[in-house]
Amino acid sequence: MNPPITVPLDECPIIIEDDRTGLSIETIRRALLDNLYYVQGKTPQTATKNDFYMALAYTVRDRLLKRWLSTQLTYRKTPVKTVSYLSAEFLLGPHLINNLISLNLYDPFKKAIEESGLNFQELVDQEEEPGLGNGGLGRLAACYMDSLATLEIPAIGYGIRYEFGIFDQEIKDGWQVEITDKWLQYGNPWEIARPEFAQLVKFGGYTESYYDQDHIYRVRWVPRYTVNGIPYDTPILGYRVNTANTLRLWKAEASESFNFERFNVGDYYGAVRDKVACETISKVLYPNDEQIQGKELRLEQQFFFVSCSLQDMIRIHLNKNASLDNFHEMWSIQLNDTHPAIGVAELMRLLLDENNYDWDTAWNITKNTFAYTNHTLLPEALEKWPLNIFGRMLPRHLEIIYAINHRFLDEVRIHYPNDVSKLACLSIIDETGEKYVRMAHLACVGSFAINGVAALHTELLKSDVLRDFYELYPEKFSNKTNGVTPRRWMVLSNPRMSFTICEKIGDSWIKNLDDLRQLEGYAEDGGFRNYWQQIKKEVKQDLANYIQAKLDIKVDPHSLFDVQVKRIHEYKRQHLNVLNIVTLYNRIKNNPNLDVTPRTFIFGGKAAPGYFMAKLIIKLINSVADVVNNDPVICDRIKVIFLPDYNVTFGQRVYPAADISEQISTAGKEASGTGNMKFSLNGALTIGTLDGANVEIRESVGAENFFLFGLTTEEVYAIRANRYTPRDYYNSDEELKAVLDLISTGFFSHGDPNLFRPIVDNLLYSDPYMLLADYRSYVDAQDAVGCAYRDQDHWGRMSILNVARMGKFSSDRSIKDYCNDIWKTKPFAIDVPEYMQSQA
Ligand code: B1H
Repeated sequence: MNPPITVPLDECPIIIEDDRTGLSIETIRRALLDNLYYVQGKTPQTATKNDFYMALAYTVRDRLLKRWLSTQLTYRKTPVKTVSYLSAEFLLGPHLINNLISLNLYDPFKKAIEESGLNFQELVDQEEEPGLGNGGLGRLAACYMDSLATLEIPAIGYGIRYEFGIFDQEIKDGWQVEITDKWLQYGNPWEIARPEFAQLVKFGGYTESYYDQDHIYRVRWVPRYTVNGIPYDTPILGYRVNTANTLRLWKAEASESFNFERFNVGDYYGAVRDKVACETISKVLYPNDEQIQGKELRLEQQFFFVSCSLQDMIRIHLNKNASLDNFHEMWSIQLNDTHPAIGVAELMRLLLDENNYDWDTAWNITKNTFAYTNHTLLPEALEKWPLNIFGRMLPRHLEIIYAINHRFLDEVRIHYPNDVSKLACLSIIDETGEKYVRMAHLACVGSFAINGVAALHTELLKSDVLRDFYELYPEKFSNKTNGVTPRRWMVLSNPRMSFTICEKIGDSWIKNLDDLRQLEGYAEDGGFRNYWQQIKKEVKQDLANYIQAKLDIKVDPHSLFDVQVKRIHEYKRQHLNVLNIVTLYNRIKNNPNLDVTPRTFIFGGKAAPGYFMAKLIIKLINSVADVVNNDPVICDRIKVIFLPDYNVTFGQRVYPAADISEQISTAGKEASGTGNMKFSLNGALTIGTLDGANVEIRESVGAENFFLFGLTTEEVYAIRANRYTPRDYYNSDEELKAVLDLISTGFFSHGDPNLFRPIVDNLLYSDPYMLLADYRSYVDAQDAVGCAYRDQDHWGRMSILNVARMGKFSSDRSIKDYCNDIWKTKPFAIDVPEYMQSQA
C-alpha cells in the first residue's frame, strides 16, 4: 500500500485555479470547455452530447471537492463516532441536479449552459442513473445517505460497485424483456477509484489451529483463493452544508498473487479463466426483490463487500486509535437487512484470528457495534444458507457461528430452563430439515438493536417473525419508520410545487419538513387551492407530453391520474388494480352513456426475471390496456398506460403528476413502503390498505383525506385461520364474477383462454393475497375517489393538507431517530480550510 504523503496542512502546496472553483457564469462556461478539452479530449466541434454531459459533470465535481476533502480531512483527525451503513444496494438515481441543488448552483449552471448555446435538459438526460438496487430497500439507503450528510453526521456507506445494476426493462408484445444495464459504459464522472485502499478477501479452503508465541490456542484460515476489493468513492453532499460524506463501493478483481501455480505450470488460459471468475463477484446485481434464491455467488457478494468494509473500518480506526479496544465506541454499523449480516462472524474473525483478542472481549466489541434493520415479513425473503454451501465457502465463519450459537443457546437454556422447544426456535442453525444458517437469527444475536421500518411492521416483527427474540431481548427492539429525502423527492423532482410552497412559507421546510404544517392555513384559501390545482395540471401536462413522446399515446391531463409504480409482486396486488379497471370497462360497455370520471391508469415496475406470475401480470396490464385504449365505446374515458423501465429518474417525473397513489398491498405484507410517502408529499391522495407506513400516513394526513379500504391484518389472519374460500366471493359478487369470466374467456388475449388462466385460477382456488376478499371494498373506494375528484375545490384542499401534514416522513426525521436511539452519534460541522476556499 502507498502511504499517504503527509504535508502540514498550512503548508499544503495545492493551488486552486479559478477555473476549478469559480462560480460566475463566465467562469463556469470557461470551465466547461476546459474540462471538455482536457478531460474528454474533445473540442466543441467534435464533442457528443455525452462529452458535454461529462464535461458538465466534472465542472460540478470540481466545485464539490473542497467540501468532500475538508470533510474527509476533518474525520481523519477528529475522534468522532461514525455511522457505517452496510447495504448490498444503493439506488442513488442521477447525481448531477441533486449535487447542483445541494451546492446552490443550479441557476448559474443552467444559465451558463444555455448561454453556451447548449440544451441544459438534454445534457442532464445523458446521465445514466446508477441503478444499484432493486427497489425500496436500496432507495432507502440512498435517502439515508442524503440525510446523514445534510444532518452533518459522520458516516460512510459501504456496498458493491455492480458493473451491471438492475436490468433495463423493455416491453415487447406486452411482455417484459430484460436488457443489461451498462451504466458504466461511458465512464462515471462521480466516482474516484482508490486502489491504494484495496483489501484482500479470502474464500474457501480450510482452518487449522496452532499455538502462538504465548502458547495461546489460535485458529488460522487457509483459503483456497483470495479476491482483491478495490474501493470506488462517490461523494454524498449534504444540502447547503459543507459536509460531503463518502459512499464506498467495492469492485472485485483478481488478486496479484492470483493462481501463481497455474502460471508456473504454463496453464495461462486456466489462470485467466479463474481471474475472470473472481471478477464476476461484483458483475451483476441480483434482481430478485424479496425472493431469495440461495445462489452461491450471492453469498460470495455479501461476504466480499462486508469483509472489505470491515477491514477498511479497522484500517481507518487504527489510524486514529491505539487499538481496537474501543471500536464499538467509535463505530455503529447498521445492517440493511440480513444481506450484510455475515459481518457479525467476520468482525469476530478479524478480532480473534487477526488481532488476537480473546472471545469475550471480541464478542463484547462485536455485539455493541452492530444494529439490524429488518425490512420484510415475507417468509420467502428471509435469508438462510444451506450449511454445506456456507461451510465450503466460509469454513472459519461456520466455526465461529457454531461457537456463537453454543454460547447463545446456553443463555437461552438459563432463560427457559423448562422449555427445550425454545432452543430449536431460536437457534442460529435451522435443523428442522436440511440444515441452514438463519441470517436473521445471526443478526439478532450479534446486534445491540433491532428495528422494523414502520409501526405496524415492528409490531408484527415482535408478535410474529421475531417473536422469540422479542421475548428474550425486548430491550433491543424499536421502531424506525422509514422516510424519504425532500431534496430529491420534492425540490428536485417537483420544482413548480416547491417554488409555490417557498413563496408562501419560505424554504425552511427543505431541511425541517415539519414546517410544511404552515401550509395548512392556505388549504382554506380558495385562490391558493385554485393555484395549487393549476400547478398540478401543468405537471400532469409534462408527464402527458412524455408519454406521448415515449409511447405515442395521448392522455388527457384533465383526467384523474391514478398511479401504481413499484416492483411487480403478487403481494403488492397490481392485479387488484386491473380487476377494478375491467370493472369500469364492463360498466361502460353495459351502459355507454355512463357518467364516469375520466381516468388515466399509469403502471410502472419491474418483475424479477424468474418470477412467472409477476411477468404474467405485466402482460395482463398491457393486454387490458390494448383493449381498453382502443375500444371506441370507451372513447378515451379510461386509459391504461404501462410505462416501461420504471426507475428513479422516471419516479421523479411520475410522483409529482399523480392525483391518486395506489398502495394496495394485502394488510401485513408491505413492511413500510416509501413510494406512498413520495406521492403524498407531492399532493397525491392515497387509496390504500392499513399496511406498512400507510397506517401512519393516514394518521398524519387525517382519515378524511385518505381513501381506506380492505381487510386489516387481524382480519386477514382470522379469515385465514377459518379457511379462506375465494370462490365464495366470486359467487356472491356479480361484478367480480363478470370480470374474472371476461378474462377467462380470452377477451384480453385474442381469444386464448389459457394465457391468463394461471392468474384467474390462482385467484379462484388459492388467492394467497386475498384479492377477492378485498375486491368489493376496493372498487367501492375507487368509486368514492372518482366522485371526490369531481369536486376539484375540495380535492385541492385534501391535496394541500396531505402535503402540509407529511413532515414526519422526511428521512431526516428517520435518521435523527436512528442517531438518538441507536447510534448515539452527534452532528459534527465541517469547516472548509482557508487554503481551499475559492479564489473567485
Ligand atoms: C424490502 C427487501 C428486499 N424488504 C431481498 N425486503 C432482496 C429483500 O435482493 N434481495 O434479496 C432485495 C430487497 N426490500 C422493502 O424495503 C420493503 O418491501 C418495503 O416495504 C420497504 O419500504 C423497503 C424499505 O424499508
